[in-house]
Amino acid sequence: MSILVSAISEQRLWQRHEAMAAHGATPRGGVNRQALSQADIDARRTICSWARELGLGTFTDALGNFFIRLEGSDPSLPPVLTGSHLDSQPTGGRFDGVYGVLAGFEVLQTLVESGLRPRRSIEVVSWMNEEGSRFAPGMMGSAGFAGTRNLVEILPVRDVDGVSVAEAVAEVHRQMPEVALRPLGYTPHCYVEAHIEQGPVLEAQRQTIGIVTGIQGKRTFRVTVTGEEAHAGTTPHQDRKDALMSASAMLQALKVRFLDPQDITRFTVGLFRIEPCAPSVVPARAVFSIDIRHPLSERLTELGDAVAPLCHQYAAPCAVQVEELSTALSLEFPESIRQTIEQAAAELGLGHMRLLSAAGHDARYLHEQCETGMIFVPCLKGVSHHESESATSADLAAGARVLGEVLWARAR
Ligand code: HGY
Ligand code: MN
Ligand code: MN
Repeated sequence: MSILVSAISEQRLWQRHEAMAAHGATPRGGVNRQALSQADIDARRTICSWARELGLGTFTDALGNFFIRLEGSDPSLPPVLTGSHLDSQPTGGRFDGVYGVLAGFEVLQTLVESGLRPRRSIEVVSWMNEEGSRFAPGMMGSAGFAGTRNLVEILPVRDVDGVSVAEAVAEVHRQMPEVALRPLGYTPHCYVEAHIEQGPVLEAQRQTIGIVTGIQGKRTFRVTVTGEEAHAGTTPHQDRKDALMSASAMLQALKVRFLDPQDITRFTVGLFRIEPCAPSVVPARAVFSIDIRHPLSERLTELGDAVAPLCHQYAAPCAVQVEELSTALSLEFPESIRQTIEQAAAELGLGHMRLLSAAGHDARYLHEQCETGMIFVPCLKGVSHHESESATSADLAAGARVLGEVLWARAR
């Protein structure tokens, strides 16, 4: 057991969550901190000020990923990497993502204050656009870092106001010139991410630490239905090309197709826009998202492959374009890192269990590059992507202690 255990400060970690929650705070106690928004920049600035006080280095890259670095005694070695994301959903909570960044930062501060110098450098990262709500798809920063997606397909993506990722990243760099620009990507020695579970299992099982066995697969699509504006009063139905009606026929068919009596298939349409969105005009365009998840890869493949044919089948008399934005099959983290996490939890006397992550995480892309694992802590009633998301300071600190043990074990 290293001295990390006692030095990790529950109170300081909680206060830091309070400070972060001020950036993009919503009236109902949640956060709306969109990727690369001013709230995201302000959150980075706050962390930068904490990092400077500790003499830690800060870095960014062409995608606006943000790194804080504790130099090791042998800086030539690939660093140990930890972190998560600072961006949130529009009605997000105060823990999703930010906990992994702050837990990692708390470990760095503890190491600095205790004078412990790891052999390997340890870096804490905030991945750009994990959530995928401003720019689709999500996890752009980690996928770009891992080389799974490239800059040419990420930088031109625009948000609903027409601002591109490239322009938004340039603005972050402009506002934070003191953060050194580094080439995109490197191969870490390992990656460990702490996150709230975003599900009810740990709480129901009264366990403090989740040793994450893997992440279920997810495929996302954007469907664009194109019809024609027409007058609501004078246009007979037989002459209409109503994008909304065709889109709703597709949704109905998809709902039936993805119905799963065991409730394992997760099918969500979270975004739905129509144009021109005027009460007396037949809708000319409908754009909607599809997020489909399943723990079995072959099942996910079959479900995802059904999307385009079904949309085309119900498109008439409109046209339809189905774009697959991301496809990621189920993955299993290596037993080596699971055991290190399990051993740390056991040595700290913390109740722990293994569980699959039903939520997606940046760790998915690091898993393709290096030994990768995740540590979960409970959240109240498993609620997340909701402003009432909550966790206890004791559980957050417990997770940070386990994270500290694992990072130290890999870095020393
Ligand atoms: O959607 C997810 O699973 C993640 O929380 N962004
Ligand atoms: Mn998250
Ligand atoms: Mn999330």
